[in-house]
Amino acid sequence: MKQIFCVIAFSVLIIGMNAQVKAPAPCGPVPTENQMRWQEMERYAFIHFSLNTYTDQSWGFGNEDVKLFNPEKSDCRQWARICKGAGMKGIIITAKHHCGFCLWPSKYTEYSVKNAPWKNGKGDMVREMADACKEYGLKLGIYLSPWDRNSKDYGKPEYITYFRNQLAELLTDYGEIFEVWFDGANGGNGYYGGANETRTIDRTTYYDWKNTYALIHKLQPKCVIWNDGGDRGDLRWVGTEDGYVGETNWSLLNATGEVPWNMLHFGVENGNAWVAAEVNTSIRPEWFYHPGEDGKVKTVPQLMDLYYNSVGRNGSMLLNFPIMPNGLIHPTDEKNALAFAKAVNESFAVNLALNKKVTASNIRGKSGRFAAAMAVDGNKNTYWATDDNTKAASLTIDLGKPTLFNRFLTQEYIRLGQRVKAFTVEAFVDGAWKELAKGTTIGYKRILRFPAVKATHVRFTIADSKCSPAISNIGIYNAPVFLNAPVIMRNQAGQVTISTNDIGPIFYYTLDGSTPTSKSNKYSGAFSADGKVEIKAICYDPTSGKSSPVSIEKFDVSKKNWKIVGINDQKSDAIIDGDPATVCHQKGDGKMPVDLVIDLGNKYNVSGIKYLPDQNRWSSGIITTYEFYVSDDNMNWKLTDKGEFSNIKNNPLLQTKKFAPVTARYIKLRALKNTSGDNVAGYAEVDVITE
Ligand code: FUL
Repeated sequence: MKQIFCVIAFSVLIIGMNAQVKAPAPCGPVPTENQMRWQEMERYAFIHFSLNTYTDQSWGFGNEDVKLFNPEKSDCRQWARICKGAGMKGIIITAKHHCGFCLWPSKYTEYSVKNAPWKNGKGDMVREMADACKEYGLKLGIYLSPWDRNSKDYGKPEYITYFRNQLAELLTDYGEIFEVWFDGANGGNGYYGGANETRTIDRTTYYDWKNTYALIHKLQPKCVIWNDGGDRGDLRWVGTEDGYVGETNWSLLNATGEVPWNMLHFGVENGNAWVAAEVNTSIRPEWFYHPGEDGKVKTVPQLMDLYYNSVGRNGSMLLNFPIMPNGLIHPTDEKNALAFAKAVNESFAVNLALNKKVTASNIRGKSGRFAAAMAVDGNKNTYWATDDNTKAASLTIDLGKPTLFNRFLTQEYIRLGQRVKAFTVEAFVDGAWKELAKGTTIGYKRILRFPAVKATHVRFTIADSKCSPAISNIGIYNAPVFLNAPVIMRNQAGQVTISTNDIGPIFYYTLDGSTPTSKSNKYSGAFSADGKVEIKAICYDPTSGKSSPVSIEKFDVSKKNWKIVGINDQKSDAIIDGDPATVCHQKGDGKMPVDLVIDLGNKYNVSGIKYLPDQNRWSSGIITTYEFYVSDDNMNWKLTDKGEFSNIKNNPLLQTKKFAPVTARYIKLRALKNTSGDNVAGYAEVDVITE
């Protein structure tokens, strides 16, 4: 009897003690409920569809004919089905891109689906998207470009009323909206109701975002705001469209002031506002559909890298699907996106740490509510916490038996703010601790990759923290490993090399368009394949029998006899050496334009030009406006093409411009403007397309 009393009394004491143990105080800014809901979505999709789809452009000028818009098979249910299958939790549709064309029949403009042949002007793509999202259990988001190259009022105060009217239509008529997206590309030349001029605005003041935000909060209280163009919203751009955020990634920024690139990319440790990172990228190089990119769809290993570099680094993953002119997502995009979701599911199917025995160097209140076990209980609302003064601590997981794994996942209880600054992961192998990986920030989710190891115990050590740590989840996984498709390069002499960063695989390739297998040509070093040729290659791992996705490169005429004319600098070879990593910069005589002249050595029927800008983010010389000339004698030049390399600043991709064939022995690429407003033109590669 006495014994029973003692047990009860002791238990009451322990429960009492735990009840008294207060939760740690929040550490700096914390996410709002809207930001929490958004963060837990993890993956969602972008849909890019507009008149650009019909003109093969990245940015429309604003004068494209609405009659072009006629997607005869358009089916938002196909998009929703694919996105759902790809593990996406929502879809953000480009209701209006920079060209000003509206995918819904806005009352405020004629430049919309209501004047397009599609469904005899009775269609509403935003409505169909909203319905399809509802059917598939997805949330709907809206991309409304602040820059409108069609509107006659753009740049004037009247445009702000127009913009808000359109926003109100979209936020009133289509049900709940989870995110609005305001792109940062703002002002420049455009059609502007026929004015055909350049209009510049001050993006910090022109849009009066404060009042626009108030409108959004009123109409859609649960909506998060992404804004790259002015006042800070709920989410931030990560400074690149390549699909990765910094390994160190604080979900904090300062509420006012300049946001330079490094802050976008890494966040600000002591920032005074919660502005989490959204990693946006496209499943193809460009945002809109271009048939020339059908062979460039991101593969499963590339999409997995993207996942680890976004969701795995405390960001969200916003993956774009371009719609084809017929109104559908391309089958390759569908296939790769679905296979990607399968790979994510397989990778994280079995949490080897779930409910395993754990010990920790420090536990807030010694045990109970904040015990180490809370980090492996599979419940996102419980967490392991330490005493207030403990900013470094470790937790050891007993896996019970030697277990093979290659991934470590951890999550902070971010409702109390983002706290951890540095941590390591070790495994107990052959009687000793071995470091597997280290990280800096954690935040909502952090996943570390390392070569597979077999161990009985795993030790997670937080080396430094802003405040005492609060860890809500730890996962240990053995994920399937995928081989990356190899890189195929050809130098000026026509020598082809095939390479990869993966260790161990061998390569097979074909030159006849057929799909390579382990029975095709085996690569044993650089080989010659000059002139027009299509090369396909795979990596193959003889141990596992696994192969990578296929890489495809199409090369045009031989460059053996090409010469850069007029640049007396050895580095000029970089322009035609086939290596994207080497660059040549040319300075104009005090100002633009800057001309690059290439002697092709022979006459060709030239029907296009390719320009790859310097791939270094910090460089100058990224050309935005160009003219292209041809000549037979390097004296008499004919203007063949001119235009802009749209979106090249945020997305410095290979630019391809096509035109009616012309004969040329000499070509001249004239740079009229660059992204940094100086007189430098930089070239990683310049190439031609011939008939
Ligand atoms: C960019 C835009 O300029 C692109 O066209 C695209 O819409 C992308 C998502 O944002 O900055």
